[in-house]
Amino acid sequence: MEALIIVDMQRDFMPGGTLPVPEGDKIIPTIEGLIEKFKKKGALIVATRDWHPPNHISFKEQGGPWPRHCVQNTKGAEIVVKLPENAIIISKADEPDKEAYSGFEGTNLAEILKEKGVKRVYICGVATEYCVRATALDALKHSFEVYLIRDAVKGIKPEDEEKALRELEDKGAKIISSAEL
Ligand code: VGL
Ligand code: ZN
Repeated sequence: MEALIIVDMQRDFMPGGTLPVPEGDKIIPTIEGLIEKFKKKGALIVATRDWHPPNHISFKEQGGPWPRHCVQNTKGAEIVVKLPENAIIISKADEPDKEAYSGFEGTNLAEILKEKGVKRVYICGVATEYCVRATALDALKHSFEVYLIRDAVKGIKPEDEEKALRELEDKGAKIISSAEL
């Protein structure tokens, strides 16, 4: 069984949002194309979302590094790719004092994937060097085969993004293009 994991494709991470990933919106059509392909294959479609309370520790006003973003039940937290009805949505970093870049951290994602017999995960979304990186590293730790779809991720800073991709490759992730799928 395979799963497509779509990381944090939320309004606040898109241009015009409060923590924009440059050109984050450019990968929306690519990801929607992948969703169609994976749906046809009968694969599991998972979407993670940053789901912060208004007083989350990662926010500048609480002494954290980031502007306020992806606050629970606000427009900025909405997922911007069209998901199938049966997609599994994983909310993370939903407690005031806990940060979670990885979709596996503080969630039941690993259990869900194992229970469904998933062996291989394909990862896309934003931001490459933060939540995509952390999610892919945790997927490797949980012994999933990890494929990162290069043209379906976007980073905040190109040099940090490249570094993250090299690190993931070193640790065993395969970097592929959506055209290979
Ligand atoms: C993210 C910074 C803060 C991400 C989430 O989704 O990559 N980055 N929260
Ligand atoms: Zn966040």
